[in-house]
Amino acid sequence: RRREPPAPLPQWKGRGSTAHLREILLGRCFSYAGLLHPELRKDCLKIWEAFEKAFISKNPCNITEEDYQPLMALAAHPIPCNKTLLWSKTNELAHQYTKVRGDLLTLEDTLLGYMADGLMWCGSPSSAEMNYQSCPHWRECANNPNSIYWKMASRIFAEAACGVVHVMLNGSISQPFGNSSIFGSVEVHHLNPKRVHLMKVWVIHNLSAQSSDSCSKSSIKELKSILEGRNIAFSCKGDHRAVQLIQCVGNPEEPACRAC
Ligand code: C8R
Repeated sequence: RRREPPAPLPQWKGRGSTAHLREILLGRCFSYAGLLHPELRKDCLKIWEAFEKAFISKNPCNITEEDYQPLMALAAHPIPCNKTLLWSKTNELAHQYTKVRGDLLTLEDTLLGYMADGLMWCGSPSSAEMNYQSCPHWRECANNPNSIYWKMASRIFAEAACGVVHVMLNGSISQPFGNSSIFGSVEVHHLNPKRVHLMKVWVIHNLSAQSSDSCSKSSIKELKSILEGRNIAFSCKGDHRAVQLIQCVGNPEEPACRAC
């Protein structure tokens, strides 16, 4: 008897799972939990299994936070007060800042963010393999493995914050505070007002477009009113010198960098 050919994998619009996902994730876990933070004593093989179980053999448009619950519990670790740096549309600069300064931590400086940064993953109900061909783009379906992961990890990161929380926003776009971004729709609403008393907002500009008074933009005022409504004080700074110096390292000839 002839064997049935395997069912074809669905074609999604997003890029497929990252090649060697298992090796990369395991390697990052061993590197973070074994080398950088050996005190955490994490079982990376168990963490990988929980990660995989969350989405393998499942419909990649139907992932829930429950699927990731075991992984999030295994990977959890404490984050010190006053160290949280959130960001929106400033991914690269925020991470350059934490690397150079070391006084603040982004989600990528925790195990969950470190392991998954820049990767893609999804499965399919008809197969026990990962789909390396394509994965749902978030516009195709919001409840995909990647989006749910970042939403959930971001929520947990925000819930754990205490003391002063910083956020780096992009002042060179029309809505530096976007209420549909993860920062605007998840993190802001999950800071615990009993533990977080102040959010310090840094609005960063492209070097070529300094000086516009971004703290008074309506988008930032919306953030201010949401925070104050939640009993979290708000402060805002249009130009942060340390951040500008980092921008200037890459563009020393910019007029804004001449006087640095
Ligand atoms: N956070 C969210 N998304 C993250 C992420 C992270 O730490 N790390 C990565 N690589 N991503 P955006 P936002 C990916 O629109 O929506 C946390 C995900 O694919 O510029 O406001 C972090 O704590 C995700 O869809 O920002 C930060 O404070 C995009 O990048 C906010 O949430 C989101 O990029 C940032 O989320």
